[in-house]
This record gives sequence, structure tokens and C-alpha cells, in this order.
Amino acid sequence: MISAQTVGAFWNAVRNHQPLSVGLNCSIGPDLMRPFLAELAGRADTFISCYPNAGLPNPLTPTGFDLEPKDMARFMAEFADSHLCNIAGGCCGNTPEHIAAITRALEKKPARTCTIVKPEMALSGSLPFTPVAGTFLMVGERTNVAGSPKFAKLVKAGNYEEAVSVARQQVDTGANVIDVCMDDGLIDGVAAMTRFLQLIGSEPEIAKVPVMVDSSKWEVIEAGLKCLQGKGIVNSISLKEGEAKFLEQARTILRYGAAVVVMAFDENGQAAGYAEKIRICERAYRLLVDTVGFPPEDIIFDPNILTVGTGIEEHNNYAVDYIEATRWIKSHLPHAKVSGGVSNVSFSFRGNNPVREAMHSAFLYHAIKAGMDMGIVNPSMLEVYEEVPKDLLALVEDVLLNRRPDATERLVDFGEKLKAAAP
Ligand code: THG
Repeated sequence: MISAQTVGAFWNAVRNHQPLSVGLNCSIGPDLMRPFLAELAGRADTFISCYPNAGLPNPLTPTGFDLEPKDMARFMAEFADSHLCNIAGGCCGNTPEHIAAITRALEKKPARTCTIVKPEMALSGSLPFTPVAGTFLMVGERTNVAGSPKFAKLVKAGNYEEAVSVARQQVDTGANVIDVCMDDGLIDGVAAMTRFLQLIGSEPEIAKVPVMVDSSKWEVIEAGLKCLQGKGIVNSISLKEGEAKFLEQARTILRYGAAVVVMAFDENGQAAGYAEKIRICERAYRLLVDTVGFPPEDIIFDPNILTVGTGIEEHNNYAVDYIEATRWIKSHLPHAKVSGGVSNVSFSFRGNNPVREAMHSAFLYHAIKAGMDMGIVNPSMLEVYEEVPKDLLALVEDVLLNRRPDATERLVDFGEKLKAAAP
């Protein structure tokens, strides 16, 4: 396609419309079209159409194209025998004689049955992206004006060239998806989201990955959805403003064909404890699946990663509550995924990156074991769990897993020493 989007990426972006058929036409002859047709037929669980040109333009032939009726008939018959299409035709260069020959070749062919696709989240940018089962999906957090002072400064200064390079760096260091957030009192969110997404959409190395549109303002989310060529993710909706609003937003997202992050939030506020988290997620799941008809594989729950180690006793079990809620969601809400903003957990250790990074990798180690599928992270700052120094790890896990009442104090003391000893 002219946008350089691949067939698989395109299909992921339109499959929510459940078209009666999808297909390829024009552009090239059947021989060159075959691999693309085969890819589409293997992915799309619907009827497939194929209307190729009669080969490539060739001014030396009577029709101006390479292929004669018998050639087109031969190629199309092979497509039918290989179960690649249900609906056949010819585009540029095909004459009534070509169509008649195709018809004769296909008359006695059995009908193709549609490919069966199992429910799994299939995102796309210009390339398709299906998270591999058992691997953790990283959403780059740095293209967020609320989470990165550097990015905020660039956007406010109108330095979009540098701002785009932040997105590129996230992809280069391993982000599978990038989170884009323009929520700031001094920024026109709709304009900034639109401009930034258009710019990264024309950078092939960035445009290949799906985008997560992050805003607390619905009009910014919708402005973002309008700019995505592939299948992205909305971050986020919730029951904060009641069921009617939630259902309306979910229906709109389904129409745009995006996946959705649902925060564990309802009319009474943010769910902090385990019981509230799972109650709200189950309620949201039933509304999305039963009332809206939202594909369950496109639902991503975020049961709120809240900050631990704050010195406030009520916060001590927050990481455990998130991890246990994740375990429950993964075993009770079929096909749903679980995500979260990982760097939130360590806000109380701002300014002490060694401690923060150890907290992130230990948190992920336990949350992924409980079923966490994806997370908003800084991919270039993720430490390997096994490589966290053992003394630091023990103190960090005491805090995260709420293993002793003095855990925070001990980690703070150790963190101070670590900082003092740093070069
Ligand atoms: N859930 C969902 N979306 C989210 C969050 C969530 N979006 C925003 C946030 N939480 C996740 N993103 C970030 C981004 C950055 C940081 C934390 C979360 C962060 N930034 C450093 C800081 O503030 O200390 C910046 C340091 C620097 O750049 O100098 O920690 O939970 N669905």
C-alpha cells in the first residue's frame, strides 16, 4: 500500500468491522500479488477477493498489459486450488475475454472456507504486532509530557523534531508499543497529539509499532484515534463517570478498531485494595463483552500500580494487591490482558535510580509470574532480575511484598548509603 502498511497490519486495523470480504485489487499482476494474497487469506477470518491487473503495463502488447486471458485464468485457478480466494476478478488490462476465461477456469472449483482465527490481541502500526504468548510486552513511557520533563519541555517549545527522536529512542531500545500523552495545562492536547502522531506516522522506524493514546481527556483520545493507521490502544477508559459514559466510549473505540486499557476506577474512585480491583474489573468486563460486544482479547485491565514505600502504612500492601488482582483477572476474565504503569510503584524513591530500577525489575518478576502481560516502562532502564545485587533485592522485595513492618525504613537507609557511595 501507498502508506507502506503491510497487509497483516491493515487487516488487524479493520477486522473490528467484521467485513463480509476483504481483498486485493489492481496494483500488480497475479503472480506478484500471490504472496500478499496468501498472507491475507491466512490471517483474515472472512471471504477473500482478488482482482489483479493483467500483469504489468507493457506498451508492446495489444491490450497494453503482459498477461493474456489464458494466463489470468491459469493464475486464478491456482489461487482457487490453493484456497486463497472466494471472489475473483480482474482490474487494469483485463478485457471481457480475460473475465470470460477466469470464469471458465473457476466454474467447477469448490468454494473456499474461511480461515479460523483464535481470539488473540493483534495490534499494528505499519507492521502487524501480535504479542507472543509468554513474552512481556513493553510500552515505552517516555513520550509522555506528564512522565518526562525532557519530553514536556520539547513539546512546549514546539521542538517536535527532538520530541520525535524520543519516540525513536523508545523503539530502538525495545518498546513494542509507545505510550503518547500530552496532558499538561500549558499544552493544547488535541493539537499536540494530532501533530505528534502525524509526525511519527511518517517515520518508518517509529510508524511500524502500535501507538497507545494516553489521555484523561476524551477529545484528545479521539483526536489520537483519528491519526492511527494501524490498530492501537486507548489508554484509558473507566467507570469513573458511570456506566452510560463508559459504554458510549467503548462503542466509539470499537468503531475505531482499537484495543482498550480499562482502569480499575468507578463512581467511588480508584480501586486500591484487592477486593475493589477485582470487583470493578469484573463489572467492566461484563459490560464490555455482554453489552457492547467488545472482543475480550482487546481488553487490557490496569488494576492500578500504586506507590509503595511512602511511609504511610495503608500503602504497604499496594504491590501485593496489584499482583493478586492480576492473578485473579487472568484466571477469571477469559482473553483479557493485564497492564500497568510500572514506574509508579517507585515514585517515593525519586532521585535514586538504582533503587527505582531494582524495584521495577523485582516488581515485574513477581507480577509477570502472576500473569501480567504488558507494562508501561522505560525500556532502556530495565534491569535483569537476576542481576540486581542480592542485598538490595532482599530489601526491595521486603517492601514490594510487604514482608516486614520496617521494610521501607530499611530500604530508605540502604538507598541513602548507595547514593552516597555512587561516583
Ligand atoms: N496506567 C496507565 N497509564 C499510565 C500510568 C498507569 N500512564 C502514565 C503513567 N502511569 C505511566 N508512565 C510513567 C512515565 C514516567 C514515569 C512514571 C510513569 C516516571 N518518570 C520519571 C519521574 O517522574 O520520576 C521522570 C524522570 C525524568 O525523566 O527525569 O517515573 O499507571 N494505564
